[in-house]
Amino acid sequence: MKKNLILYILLWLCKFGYGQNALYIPPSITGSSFNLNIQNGNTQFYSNINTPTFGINSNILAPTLIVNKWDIDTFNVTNSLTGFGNSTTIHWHGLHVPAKADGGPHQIILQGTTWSPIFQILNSAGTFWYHPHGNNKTDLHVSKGIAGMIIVKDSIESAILLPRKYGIDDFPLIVQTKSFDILNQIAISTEEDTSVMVNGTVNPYLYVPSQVIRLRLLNGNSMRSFNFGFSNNYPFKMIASDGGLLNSAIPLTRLRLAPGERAEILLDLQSIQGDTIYLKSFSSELPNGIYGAATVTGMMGGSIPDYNLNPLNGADYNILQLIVGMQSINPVIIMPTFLTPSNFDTSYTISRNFVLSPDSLNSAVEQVIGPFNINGSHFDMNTINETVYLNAIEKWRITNQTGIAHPIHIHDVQFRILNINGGSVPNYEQGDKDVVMVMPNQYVEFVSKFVDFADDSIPYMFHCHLLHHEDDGMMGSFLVKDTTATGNVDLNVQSKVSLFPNPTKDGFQIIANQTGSISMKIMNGLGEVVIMRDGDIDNAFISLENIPSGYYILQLRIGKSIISKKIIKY
Ligand SMILES: [Cu+2]
Repeated sequence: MKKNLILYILLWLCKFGYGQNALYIPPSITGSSFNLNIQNGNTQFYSNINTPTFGINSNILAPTLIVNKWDIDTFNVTNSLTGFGNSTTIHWHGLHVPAKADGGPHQIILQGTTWSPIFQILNSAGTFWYHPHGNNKTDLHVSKGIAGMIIVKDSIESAILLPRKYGIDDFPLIVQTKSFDILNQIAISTEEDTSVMVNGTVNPYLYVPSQVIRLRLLNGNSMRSFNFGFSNNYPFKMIASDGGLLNSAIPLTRLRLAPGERAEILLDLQSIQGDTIYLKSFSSELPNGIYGAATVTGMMGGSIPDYNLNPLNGADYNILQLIVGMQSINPVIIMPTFLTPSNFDTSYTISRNFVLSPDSLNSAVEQVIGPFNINGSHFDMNTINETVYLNAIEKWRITNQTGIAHPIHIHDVQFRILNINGGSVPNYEQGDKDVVMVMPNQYVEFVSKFVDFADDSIPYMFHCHLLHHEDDGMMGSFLVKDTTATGNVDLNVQSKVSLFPNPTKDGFQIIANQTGSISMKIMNGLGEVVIMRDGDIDNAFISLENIPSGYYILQLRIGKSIISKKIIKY
C-alpha cells in the first residue's frame, strides 16, 4: 500500500504540471417530469487514460435539476448499471419529501428497474443535491460519479437582484477529490485521494464575466473538508447555506464546507477584468480532527494510517482557476445586502441526545478511524431508532466522543443551530442547515420542526456524511408518526379535489366530495399561514378578500390524507 502511495504521489506531481481543462458544466434540465438513467460510463480525468465511471444520463455526475417551489414533480429513476451488486438508491439531499420518496436505504432500485417517486417541492430557493444512499454502497457509488445538483427556485429569491443565468453568471461547482488505483480505477477507503476536481474536471479553468457572479459550492467528497477561499484573500459574500438564502449577505474570506454541505457565494469581479484568481482550499488553517487538516489525532494520540502521506492534507491548494473576461449582457453589478427575513420557530418541547462514539474505547487508532456508533447502535434496516411526532419541534444534541470531526446530516428537515458547545454559532452557520460539523469533544444543539409528512413504517435517516463512516453503520433511523393521520400526500385524493375558480379574484370553492372532516390552511410564499378553517368546508366558498394578490398554497387535511394545491389570486 505504501509503495502504491509513493507511485501516486509521483503521478500526482506529474499531473500537477499537466495542462488545464475547461470546467465541465453539467447540463440543466427542468419541467415537471425528470427521466434519470443511472448508467455506466467512461471518463478521461487525465488525457488518454480511460477510467470506468458511473453517471446519470452521462458518463459521470448528473444533470442539474432546476425545479420550482410548489410544483409537483415526477422523477423516473432507472438503474441501468451493469456489474454485480449494483442496486442503488437516489436520495434528494436537503429536500423535504415523504419518507417513501426520500431515497434512503429502504427505497432500493434494483438493476434494470425504475423507481418513480412523485412529490411536491416544498423547499425554499436554494442549492441541494442528489446522490446514492444505499446500504453500504454510498461511498462507492458516489465516488464512481453519481451525484448531481438540484436548484430550487421560488418567488422570494426571484425578486432579489442576483446572478441566475446558469453557466453564464451562476455556476454549479461540485468539488471532490478522488483516489485512483494503478489500473486507473476509482478506489475508495484509501487516504490517497490526491486528485482534486470540480464537476469531474481536474485542473479546471473557467472564463467568468467581470461582474457579480454566483458560485454554488457543493462539497461532494467522501471524507475531505475544504476551507474555501480565493487567492490573495479575494473577498466574497455568502448568500445561502444548505437550506437556502440567509437573512443577509455575509462578507467572508474563508468558508469551511464538510462533505454534504452547500453554500452559495457571490464574487464581484468588476475591478479585475483580465486577471486570474483561484478558488482554493486553505487546509493549513483547518484545526486538528477535521479530515483534510494537517493532523487528525485523537485524545489517545492515535492517527489515521498513511494520512500524512497525502500531500493535500494540511496544504493550501488550488481548486479552480477563474479567468475574468468581458461582461455578459445585462450583468449584475451590485451585491445585495438584505436577502430574506428569517422565520424559524425554535420553541422546542422535546429534547433528544445523540452520542457519537468509537466502538472500541481503548484503541487509540479506532478513535479516529472507527467503526463508530450513534448511541451505541449501528444502522440496521429493520430497526427504528427514534420516533418523532408529526408537527413536533425538537432540539437534538449531538455529542462527539471520538477523535475525528463528523458532519451529521438529518433527512426530511432543515434545522437551525442553537449553539456549539453551549457557545455562539458562526454567522455563516446561522441559516437553514441539514448538515452540521461536530468537532471532537464538542456538542452541537439544533432545533427542527417535523411537519407535513408522516409514515407508520418507513423511516428517515440521520447519519455521518463521511461516506466511509456511513457505510460502516454510523447511521440511525427515525419515524415521523402522526397519531391522527398518515400525513402522506395522497395523489388519488389529490386528483379528486378541485378549486373553482382558480386563478381567482376574490375567493374559491373547494370541491372535494368527501365525507368526514376536512381542515384547511392557506400559506403565502413565506410559508406563513394566512387563512385557517376546519369543519364543514366541502363546497363552501372561501373568501380571499383580505389577502394580497399572489401565489398561495392550500393544504387540505381530508381524513388520513394531506393534499396541497396552488392558488393564484390576481
Ligand atoms: Cu463520521
